[in-house]
Amino acid sequence: MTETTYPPSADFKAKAHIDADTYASMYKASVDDPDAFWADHAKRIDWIKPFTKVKDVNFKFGEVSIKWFEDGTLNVAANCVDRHLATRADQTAIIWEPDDPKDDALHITYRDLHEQVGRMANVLKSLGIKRGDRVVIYLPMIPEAAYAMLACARIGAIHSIVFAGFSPDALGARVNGCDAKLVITADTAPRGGRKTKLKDNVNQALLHDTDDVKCLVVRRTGDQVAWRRDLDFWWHEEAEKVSADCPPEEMNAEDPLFILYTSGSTGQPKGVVHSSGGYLVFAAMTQQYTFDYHDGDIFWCTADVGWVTGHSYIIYGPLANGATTLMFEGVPTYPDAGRFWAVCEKHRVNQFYTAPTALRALMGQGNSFVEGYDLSSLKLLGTVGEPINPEAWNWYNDVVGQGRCPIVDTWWQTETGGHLITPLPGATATKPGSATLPFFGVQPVVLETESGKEITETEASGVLAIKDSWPGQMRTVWGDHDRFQATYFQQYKGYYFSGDGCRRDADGYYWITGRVDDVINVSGHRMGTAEVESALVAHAKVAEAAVVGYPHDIKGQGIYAYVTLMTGEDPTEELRKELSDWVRHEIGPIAKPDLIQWAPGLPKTRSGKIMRRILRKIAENEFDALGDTSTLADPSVVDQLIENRMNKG
Ligand code: 6R9
Repeated sequence: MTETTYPPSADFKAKAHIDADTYASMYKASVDDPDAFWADHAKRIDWIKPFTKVKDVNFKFGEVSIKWFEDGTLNVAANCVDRHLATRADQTAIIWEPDDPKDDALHITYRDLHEQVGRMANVLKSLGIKRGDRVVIYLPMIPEAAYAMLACARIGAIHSIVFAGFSPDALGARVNGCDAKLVITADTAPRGGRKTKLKDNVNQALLHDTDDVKCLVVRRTGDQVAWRRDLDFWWHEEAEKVSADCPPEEMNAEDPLFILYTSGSTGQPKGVVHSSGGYLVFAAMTQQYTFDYHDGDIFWCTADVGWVTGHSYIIYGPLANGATTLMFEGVPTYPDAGRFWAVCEKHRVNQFYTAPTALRALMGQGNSFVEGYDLSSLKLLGTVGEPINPEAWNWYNDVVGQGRCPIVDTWWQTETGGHLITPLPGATATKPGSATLPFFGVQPVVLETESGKEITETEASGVLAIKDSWPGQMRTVWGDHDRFQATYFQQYKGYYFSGDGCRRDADGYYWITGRVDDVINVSGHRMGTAEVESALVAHAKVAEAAVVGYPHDIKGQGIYAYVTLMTGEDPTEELRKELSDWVRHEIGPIAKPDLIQWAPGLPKTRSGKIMRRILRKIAENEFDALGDTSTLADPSVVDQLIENRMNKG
């Protein structure tokens, strides 16, 4: 089989920050002497007090501890805003493109941003928020989301963004999970021409044990909202009462910058904690090198700030670099499937970064939605969130990039803070479907799945782990360091375990094959099977549930739920719909099962463990590949499930 590779063009290479030789020598330096390498590259941000110690890391299970630049001090907001005032006060920091293309876009300069962040910071203070306090941000993609994040950073408060698509219950759990004192939200949020009642959701979320939590409300639409007297405040009213001048707090490099909840294989989502210094260095450096960002470029990452991609590549990375970053309130298919390309044309976007699921959905709508637009400003394309199938890669390359733009397929995670395996566009020949090679300082290894032995041959296949720390690595799980160690450092001793499987080819390129744990990747968003199961069994008519992923044309993976009903309950179509809506209500639309199959019994081992391997195969219609079923307590349940599957039961 011949493999197509796409080397950087001579033209791109000539202008790029990093070419192949520079990559090789810098990569070598970064792993030979990480202290010297990172001491040098950490200079890209402004330190109030310079660090004297670079790295202090222990990956040993039981003693895991990760520190970078630990005695240095800085302020992240000052790095993302203030320090650019001298040279680029009038440059646009954020281009905001609204949901409705008929509404005006905004161009927010660094000077504007400085003023708004200062005001928001003073409003937070006036509401009693102090250094170290947690603030939950539950906002749509509006500029106030950026102000809120940077205002927290300015006063040393820790933000925890909850994606605006999450339900009141999911929001409440996250507010509780970090004892937040304040929620920042909006009245209602337009998206794709529809509106979400965010403030109503907050009211529901805060009804119970969090009923003293304050709420700062941005007026986005002017829709009527229910007010909680003495606890709710309008942003536009509070902003008028304070000055725009708020001196940045001097923070330690290791002080948490934010918490971001993400799904794992067991239990409820965990609060991933990121640092101030190391995170910012890594987000900024990857933004510049992976996307080959140059001064004056217009950078667009289509993610939502509710996900880590939005944190690192809409806000912190680009703004630390003094970039112009585009923030889009809408969806790719509104008013039609040409919206992304209309926005690229309108704002002359230079680097465009999106998810494979969006590309697959748009590809299905036909090329006519792309072809009418002038995409000549595009220099580079990127993807993130899940493995990209070669068809989508080729479409992106040929139709969107018109064969001119390198594609960077960036592998990373909420936990990693920034890109770990990715092409550098002026250096790396790409292969459709491969995330290619490690970023500076990152040492990936492939381990044998069972034994955990490191495979030293170049060609390898197994689980993906990382040998040593990088500055953007998460530091702990909020309030639960044991869970942090157990999740990432217990199974494969001495390594950070990613939860992904992978293959390394003869050229040393990495091909991520997907999660090896019980995490499903739905449209690039992580969903724990345990979360969906616990939502299902919380329904009065459900006795037991097991959830697995299965291949889905657009979403990558869909959610397949096997449900055992309480005795006497009828497995009707209405109940199927009721259960789907129930999960949607409990967690949010992204968790809604795509398929629910009635399961009179679930395949279990004699010790009572559900054999998901078998359920996955049945969901994939691979009845011949079930493997050994002899260890099941009752092998006949499998035949019954297959029969139901074939009858679409
Ligand atoms: C940034 C982000 C992380 C999981 C990760 C992996 C999958 C992300 C990928 C990719 C193949 C890529 N993933 N990027 N798989 N190729 N380029 O997505 O973070 O939401 O935490 O998801 O996403 O399975 O483990 P997060």
